[in-house]
Amino acid sequence: VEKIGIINSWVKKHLVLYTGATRHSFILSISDGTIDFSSFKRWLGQDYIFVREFVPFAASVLLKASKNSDDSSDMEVVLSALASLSDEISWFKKEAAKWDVPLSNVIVHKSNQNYCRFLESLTLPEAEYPVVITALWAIETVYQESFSHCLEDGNKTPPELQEACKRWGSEGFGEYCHSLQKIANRCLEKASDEELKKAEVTFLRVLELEIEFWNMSHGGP
Ligand code: HMH
Repeated sequence: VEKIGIINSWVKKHLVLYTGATRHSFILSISDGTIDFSSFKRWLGQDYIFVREFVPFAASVLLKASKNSDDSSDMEVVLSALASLSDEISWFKKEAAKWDVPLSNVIVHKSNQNYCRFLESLTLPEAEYPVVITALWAIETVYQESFSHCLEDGNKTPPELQEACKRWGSEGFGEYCHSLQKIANRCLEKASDEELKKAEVTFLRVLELEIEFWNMSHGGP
């Protein structure tokens, strides 16, 4: 476990669920060009709500990173993520205007509500740093692995969706996810057995919630 890292060992152990989240039919339909734009629009409106709720979660991780971590670069990685969310919210507004998706009075879908409630539970002081940094890594990495697939050579991603795919599929976002993975691995190596168990369960919960989020966007089961 030491050599490949705890995070990679969990990805291997739970590869079916991990692949379910990172190669969902919603993502496959973007990459093969068969996506129904109404699905993309539904995703856009719901993800805007999600990202707004993600801000206080990221802020709570920043607070824990600044208190608990013995490596000051942790705090800087989380800070840069938090800072880029401001730009991300602007992007959602611009993109929503382009697609005629209203962002006020959006009806928050049940799957999104569940995910946001889960994020909120992770902002509590009793949610330990190794657990929340694992959650942050998983949340970001599902999007990175999903959208980078849409940008691979030979895929037929519609040009209108390239920009969205580049937000999370870019190399820069990939490097950020890798930094989070290194931080998570270091924290998990020092964590108690109880924290390790909680972090693994949290990782699995993120994968389930991501799958439900894609299902909701796709408008199917
Ligand atoms: C549902 N998961 C969801 N939305 C996002 N924007 C991300 C992950 C990445 O930040």
